[in-house]
Amino acid sequence: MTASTRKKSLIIALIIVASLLFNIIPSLGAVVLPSDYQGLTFTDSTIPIVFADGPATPPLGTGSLTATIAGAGQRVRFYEEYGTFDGSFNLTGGLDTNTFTLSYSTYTDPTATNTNSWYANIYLLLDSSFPATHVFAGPIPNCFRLDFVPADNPADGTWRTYTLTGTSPVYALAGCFGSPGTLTTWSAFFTTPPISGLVNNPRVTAVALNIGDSASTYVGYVGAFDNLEINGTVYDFELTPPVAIPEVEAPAVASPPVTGCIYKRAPGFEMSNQPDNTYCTSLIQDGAIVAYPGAIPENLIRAGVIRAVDIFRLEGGRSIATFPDYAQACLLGDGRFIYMDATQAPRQQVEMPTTLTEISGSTYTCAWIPNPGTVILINK
Ligand SMILES: [Ca+2]
Repeated sequence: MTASTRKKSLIIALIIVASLLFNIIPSLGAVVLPSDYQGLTFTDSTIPIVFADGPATPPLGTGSLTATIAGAGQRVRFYEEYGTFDGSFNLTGGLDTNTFTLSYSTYTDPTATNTNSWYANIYLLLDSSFPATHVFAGPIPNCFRLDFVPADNPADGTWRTYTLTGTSPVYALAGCFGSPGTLTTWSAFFTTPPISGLVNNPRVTAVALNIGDSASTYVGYVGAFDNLEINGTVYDFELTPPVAIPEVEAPAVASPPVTGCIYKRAPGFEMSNQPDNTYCTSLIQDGAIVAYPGAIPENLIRAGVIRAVDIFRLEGGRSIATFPDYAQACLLGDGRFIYMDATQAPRQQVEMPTTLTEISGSTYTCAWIPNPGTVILINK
């Protein structure tokens, strides 16, 4: 095998390892970002859609979707549709109401004067085959909207999760119109359906989530939304993308013995294949900040930093932001390895493919990095 084919093989092997790592990292489902709503459609929202880091510690990731309802008629609303209709309004797909699940988490800010929680409109067809004998004109007798309106979330700055169950009160709106509808429960609606002759494989066709409405009943609400689950699909609302596996060229060298990092030796940190003029300094050690508070992004701090080290290179007093070849950086502990490349401004957070290595009887998490920068080990 020539050096060139060996290098190519290593590159392919790393890509495979990276893709495997990417796939085996437990998936939390869809990450909803300001730039990617993951198929959710924001509609009828009369105030800006605002994603934020926090507030407090959201149930998933570090961010959430927020809302401040300052006046009557203000709302944030988004939905997902299920199934498709053919030309005769026969439904294909939709979600089985027998196995349908819905839950989400909300947060009400201590400054809020309104503690209403986010509510869901669940649209369904009682008869998914929709025979021609049924009139399809608004209001549509076959269409029902069941409004799931959870208990208020107290304004105490606490995230709470609300789950639709069989005994959850729902407001049934015949024809999918009108308000407030007939109060029943999710189970009772199907065991004693309002139009018994029309029930045939009832299916959910859409779910819409809301805070605020066309009236003034939500004025004073200040809070946030996260951790939406619909039928097993989890939506994590985030301001910024979570760290991702990078597309990097593989190291073309075998791992030499770990030699550490000269100058200020950082405890719990080892390095190899770096040029001579490489230096490092601890930023966070065993979870405690030891230098340059603020050097580590807030979202990583919240995720729980085990240790963080700044790696830099000096030549004749000049800072050099690149390495001639990949260097291996190893951090004491078992966690997710985040790398912030010094050649980028601002430095982006990238989760690296890692290997676990035993050094002096302790487990280190190692990754190959192309340039100096900041390496951070966070909790899994
Ligand atoms: Ca989140």
